[in-house]
Amino acid sequence: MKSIVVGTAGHIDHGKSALVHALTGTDPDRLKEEKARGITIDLGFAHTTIDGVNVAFVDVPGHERFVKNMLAGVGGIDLVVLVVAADESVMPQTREHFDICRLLHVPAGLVAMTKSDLVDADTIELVKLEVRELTAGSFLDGAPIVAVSAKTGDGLDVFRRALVDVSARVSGRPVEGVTRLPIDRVFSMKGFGTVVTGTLVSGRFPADAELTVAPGDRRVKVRGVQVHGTPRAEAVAGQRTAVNLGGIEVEEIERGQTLVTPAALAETRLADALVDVLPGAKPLRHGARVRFHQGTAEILGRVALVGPLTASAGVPTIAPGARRFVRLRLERPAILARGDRYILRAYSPAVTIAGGVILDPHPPRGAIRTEAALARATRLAFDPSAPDRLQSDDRAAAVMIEDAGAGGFPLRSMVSRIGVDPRALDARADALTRSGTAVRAGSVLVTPAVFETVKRAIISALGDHHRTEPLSEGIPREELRDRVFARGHADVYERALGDLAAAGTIVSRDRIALATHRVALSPEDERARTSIERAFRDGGLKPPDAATVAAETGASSATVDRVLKLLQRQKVLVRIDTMLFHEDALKRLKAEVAALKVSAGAAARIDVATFKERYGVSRKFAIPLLEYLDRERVTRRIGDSRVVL
Ligand SMILES: Nc1nc2c(ncn2[C@@H]2O[C@H](COP(=O)(O)OP(=O)(O)OP(=O)(O)O)[C@@H](O)[C@H]2O)c(=O)[nH]1
Ligand SMILES: [Mg+2]
Repeated sequence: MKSIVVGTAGHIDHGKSALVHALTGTDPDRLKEEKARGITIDLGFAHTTIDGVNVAFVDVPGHERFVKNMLAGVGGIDLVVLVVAADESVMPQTREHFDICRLLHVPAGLVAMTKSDLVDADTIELVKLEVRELTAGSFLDGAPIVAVSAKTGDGLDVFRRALVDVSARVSGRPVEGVTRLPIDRVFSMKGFGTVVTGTLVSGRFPADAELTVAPGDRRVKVRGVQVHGTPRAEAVAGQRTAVNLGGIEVEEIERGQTLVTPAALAETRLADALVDVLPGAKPLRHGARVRFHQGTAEILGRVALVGPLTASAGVPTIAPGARRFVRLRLERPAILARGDRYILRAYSPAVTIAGGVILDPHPPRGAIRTEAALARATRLAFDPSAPDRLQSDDRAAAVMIEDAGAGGFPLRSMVSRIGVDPRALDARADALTRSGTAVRAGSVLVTPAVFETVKRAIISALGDHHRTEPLSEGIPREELRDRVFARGHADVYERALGDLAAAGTIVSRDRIALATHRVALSPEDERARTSIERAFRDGGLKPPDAATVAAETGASSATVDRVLKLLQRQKVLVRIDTMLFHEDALKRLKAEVAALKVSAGAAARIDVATFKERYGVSRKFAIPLLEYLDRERVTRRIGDSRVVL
């Protein structure tokens, strides 16, 4: 069964609640004070079925002091019933509520001309004209205007049919994507505990889901879900939903928070946005303190204009009726995603002045009063001529990937910053890669230009290194990273190394080197190398020390040092304690000791004294060599002696 959420809108006392009551049989005014005063103060809810369509009403207050409550209700509606009383026609909150619906891009609606029993036919026609004038050029242009009376019941059937007609043109909300349920009511129910209600604006969740109450990141367990008063196994986007929550008290939740998929949307106090200032509003000053309304939340914040300062003196402003890019700085965190619509009201007096759409809920901090910032914002904007969001979103992704530079744009942040379904992240990253917008490296995206720069930096650092240290086989992996890419993302570095190795440009083992690199020795080094190696080979198990080698070969101590390091890297010499041994001598030693086993069998043993005697070495060499044999698992020490293994 199709379900739609319908909001009322209109001036105080124009008969919104009476109409909802007449259509559903439920009085949406539930508070004692509302009954006593005969006005709606907070949101009211009622539902019914009309021609097989599940209709959930969100009834809003018309009083100008309660517009903030009205705003908490209209965020999730699929269509609006603009209520205009035939005896009063268009009034201030008719206009304000209508402006809000337009700014929020409520997709569809119709007009109920209530209290038709109080006026004659001429008046009805006159009011229709005034309504047409108000709605001309808007989403309600040409929408049905139905005269009704909640008192006599006249026109209600026509109205029901019109409502079903309009609802057929409403496309549902995205059931894929992050679960978002802006909370509009919190209460405790006997035998159940904490219950929150709201319109599920995107995603779906089962009756035993784990969700987060955000901002605040409080994990909660769903214990049960009701849609229209009936328990369900699952809640789906577009439904008025009541959720029984475990592990949280009523006092810990408030209207304005959102039930969301855990870890999907990070809190934010900064957002780049497009704003439309209402034609009837005062100019919106740069730096003005405003009331930011999104979902069911109201948060104080300030508006800053994006773009270079104009020559004119005084504080820059946005003229009534104008559209500009702004950065919103919020005083408390919000849960926002790209594409979210919002409303701005003046701090005082609290009147609706503007509204718009979030372009980037996590912009990088930095100067915004520049040409570059304006160009950036322009690229983030939605293209109204594009058939869907995809093109605009891809262009925005390109901007954000550029912003991120070598640090990389985490795939995960595409959920809030682009509005991508968490399950579609890989596919979207692939698409951005195929179109040449990005290179994917592990968990992040970078621009192809950044990626090329990283590869070039690696090649150039290796080239420099090979030139200045021709005897070195290359640079250790982490050292190279520190040198060329300290502030970049490790995944980008690894992908660059991987690509360069696959292309045969570099070889990466313990150390990274250009594939063309050969350890090059000068003739002098070559001579030193030959004689030094010979000195160690001849020394066998009684090798010389560095000073002796220097003296014997006549090479400078710097050369000896360089060559000794090289020989160790090449594993020609092996360091044991402070001494260096020729690899051949050690190999032979291991073979000879192991051979004792063959001649002496299980009784094969060796101790320090026999070792010294057998190899003609002093204790200074014997002890480290025997310990070396233990480490190499040729022997095992037992007391003062060693068994050959
Ligand atoms: N004669 C007549 N009176 C009506 C009709 N609809 C509503 N009323 C009366 O108008 C008054 C206001 O109606 P409500 O439905 O409370 O108006 P509302 O728009 O919900 O008011 P707020 O929620 O406070 O903005 C009540 O006294 C209703 O009985 C109607 O069709 N005919
Ligand atoms: Mg009411």
